Amino acid sequence: MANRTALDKTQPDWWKQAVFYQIYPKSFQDTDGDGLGDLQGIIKRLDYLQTLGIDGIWLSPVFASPQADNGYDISDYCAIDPMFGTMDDMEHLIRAAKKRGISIIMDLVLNHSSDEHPWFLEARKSRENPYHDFYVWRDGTPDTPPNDMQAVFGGSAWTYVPHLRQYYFHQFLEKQPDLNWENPALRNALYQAIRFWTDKGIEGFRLDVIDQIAKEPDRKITANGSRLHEFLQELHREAFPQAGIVTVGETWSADIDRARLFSAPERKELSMVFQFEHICLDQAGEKWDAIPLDLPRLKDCVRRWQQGLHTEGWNSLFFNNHDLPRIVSRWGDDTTYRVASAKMLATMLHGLQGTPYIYQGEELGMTNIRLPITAYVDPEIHNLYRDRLAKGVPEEEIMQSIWARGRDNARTPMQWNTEPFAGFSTAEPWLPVNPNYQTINAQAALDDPDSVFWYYQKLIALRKRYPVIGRGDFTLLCPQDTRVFAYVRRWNEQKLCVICNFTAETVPFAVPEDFDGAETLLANYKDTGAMLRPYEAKMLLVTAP
Ligand code: TEU
Repeated sequence: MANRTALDKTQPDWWKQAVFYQIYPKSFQDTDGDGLGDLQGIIKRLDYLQTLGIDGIWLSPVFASPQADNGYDISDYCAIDPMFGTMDDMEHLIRAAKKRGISIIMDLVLNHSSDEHPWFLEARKSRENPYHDFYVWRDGTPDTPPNDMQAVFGGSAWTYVPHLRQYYFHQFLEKQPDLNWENPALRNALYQAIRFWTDKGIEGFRLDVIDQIAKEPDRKITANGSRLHEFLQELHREAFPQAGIVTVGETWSADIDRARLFSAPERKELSMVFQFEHICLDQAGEKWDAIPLDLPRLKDCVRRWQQGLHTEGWNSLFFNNHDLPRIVSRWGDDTTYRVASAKMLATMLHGLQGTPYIYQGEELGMTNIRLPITAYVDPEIHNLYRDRLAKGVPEEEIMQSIWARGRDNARTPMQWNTEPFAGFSTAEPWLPVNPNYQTINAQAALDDPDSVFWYYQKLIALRKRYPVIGRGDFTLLCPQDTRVFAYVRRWNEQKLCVICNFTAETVPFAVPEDFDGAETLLANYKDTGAMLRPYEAKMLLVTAP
């Protein structure tokens, strides 16, 4: 099979056929020996990404930042953080990637900035300062915040500034004050920053918590405020006038109806949503409280989204990102059946309609890690630990939650080879390397034709080769089966059947008769049997005129 079919990026909706790869730069590749990844490191690994066959990189934030939340706290939208390199490095990366057919998608945080952004430094000087209104302020006294809203990472969403006798609003950390989208001058300043990057050849943006920009704290509304769609349409008009810029909106609040509003092409808001319904099914309320995955619920969720957006909107396909634990540890088996289950999960996801996102290391079947509390860096983990300890939750129980769900599971350094620190750096990395790097690493994967890496490479190539994957409709098979996830996709004369055993058991499954004699496009076991073996997955194709 051809290694790579370049996409025609002159098509305005090229991203519908594309596969993206998310890089968390701090953990990808260090080249200057400070234990932190950098832009030169990404340039060094472009050949690896080209071999995998991806079309674009979602680059987590590399803007100037005090790094209170690993760059999701921006202090200058038009500068590169020195920790990652220089503007020259960034321009070099854009060019070098483009040469390989890879677009760079930057990760823009437009809901809030850092409290060290010059706008905020000005804003907090006085109520009369022209930048004051760039943020969300309410009057108050030191011990009575405007209301009881809580920040996502714990604690009040309001922080008092004594000399102003006002509180500012922050949905995330105190160091991440919310921007006031009601102010047209603020909106224009953001559009200018975006144009700065599109002028440099940036081909798209992942928009952090974009459904939360139209907040209305007086009504305790964060997501889906009344002016949200108006703001998104203006953003589209003012910041992305050129065709072909892709926008991926992180939308925790999106149900299918809202996702249509965000992504229906004629509404000119976002190219696609990045929504989390499927990945929240194994939790009871808070993400820290895990419950077993109920497969029929997952299947029903996927069916509703596949059918609900078909021809009406566009979805992202993902199991992982920098905020989520590793999928092979979550819904697969990260010991005995690590390779088989990583491939099975990839098959289930990459057979669907939407734009797939591969998070760094997912293509190697990288796993979760278990660290002592002191070794974690993520402020969300430390806040949880403190809060739950204070509530009397036993420490062992808190650690179980962190090991299963903490964000640092995704952020351990990329495992490149068996050298010290997994080839990520020559120095002690900012977060420990997973000790399993001796067996799980990119070099080992490249050397093994049966690795998870080459399986992903084939899945990417199949999407390019068979339009049924990108365009077909969706029919769920055996909705009540608690072990097998199987579905059929149809497009013109192509018919695809995807069959995945989500368990470590051998289970029966009757392949639909119309797939008798079908071609096996891909499978994670070499031979075929009457039963489905542990985590067995296959993709079958029939072409009938
Ligand atoms: O995440 C949005 C968000 O709400 C997350 O904080 C999510 O609830 C949490 O990770 C679940 O554990 C985005 C970014 O992806 C995240 O890395 C940032 O910390 C956050 O926004 C603030 O910018």
